[in-house]
Amino acid sequence: LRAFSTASRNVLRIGLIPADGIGREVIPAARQAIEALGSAIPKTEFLDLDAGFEYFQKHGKALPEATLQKLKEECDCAMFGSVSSPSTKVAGYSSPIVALRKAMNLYANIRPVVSTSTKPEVDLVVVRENTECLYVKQETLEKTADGKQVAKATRVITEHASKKIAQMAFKIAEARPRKHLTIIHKSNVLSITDGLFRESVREVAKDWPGVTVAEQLVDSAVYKLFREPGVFDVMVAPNLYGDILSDAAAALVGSLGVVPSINAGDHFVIGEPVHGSAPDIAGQNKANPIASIRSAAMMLRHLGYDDAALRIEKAVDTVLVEGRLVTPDLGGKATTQQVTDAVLKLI
Ligand code: GGG
Repeated sequence: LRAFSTASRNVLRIGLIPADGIGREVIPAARQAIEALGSAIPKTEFLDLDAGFEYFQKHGKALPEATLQKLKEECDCAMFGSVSSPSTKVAGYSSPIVALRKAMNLYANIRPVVSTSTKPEVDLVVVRENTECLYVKQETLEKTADGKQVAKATRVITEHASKKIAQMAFKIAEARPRKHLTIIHKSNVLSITDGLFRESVREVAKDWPGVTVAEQLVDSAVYKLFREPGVFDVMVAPNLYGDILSDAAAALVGSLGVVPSINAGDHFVIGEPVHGSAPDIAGQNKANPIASIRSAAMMLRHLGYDDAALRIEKAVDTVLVEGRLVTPDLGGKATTQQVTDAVLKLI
């Protein structure tokens, strides 16, 4: 999985972009978990960076140039919290996380969904293409001759990006015990776009004879996910399907609040909880910090700090299995800080 390594560095510079809502509570939790590792990783320096819809409302930009520049020139890696993009068009606004993934060429969004304290047993990884599909955000609103509105969106699937994500997915699959990969598509309807995605992954599969390959239409994949989640090991999907599938899978492991991810490219990695900004609970010390803490562990593993990552992951798993201190999304009453403290004690 490791595409590059900073394991020989004396200092690890980590950009922190909490962005909106509960991102401001869970990113500090991730920072505390990293700090608790002490000498297991190099000395850390944290850079607080701006982005988000709230930042846009104050300053007119959702992803300031300074944030991008500092990420590129001063950081080894970063953590992103969550963003609250409005669901209607706001002039001048565009999602900062979508822009960030593109600007840093973080072409893979890797989302492991694993049950620790819940049934059924789930242990899968959604490998989501992270730069194209409908997320190219080319939408138009036109009018027909009789004045009716027509909304159009362009969906872009390239052989290049599909093969890049396939390589990443096979690399992940080969490192897992079951070595199994499912290509998610809808080629029976979208035979050109999803057809190209499927064909590109099939071609890459020839280089990975040790990995067994299955194919599944996205709708039946969701059905199967709920009926027989154990069937899946690694799922590789175009951007939008991957986003939806990973949220669906999160429902099987108790909460979106425990599902981490990394946005990975060949030269940079950003840890990011899969959950959104949850404005309904923001600022109340109720958010589950585990997805964010696990994302920090994933980020560190991607950089080569396997032992440090394992320490965080074991601590989180213990807290979840004990089940004494969990946040309301998992049916408990513990606060963000109480859960964080319980994890920190075990790191
Ligand atoms: N951490 C993931 C996250 O913020 N999810 C919400 C999301 O996907 N937002 C897209 C956006 O608001 O731009």
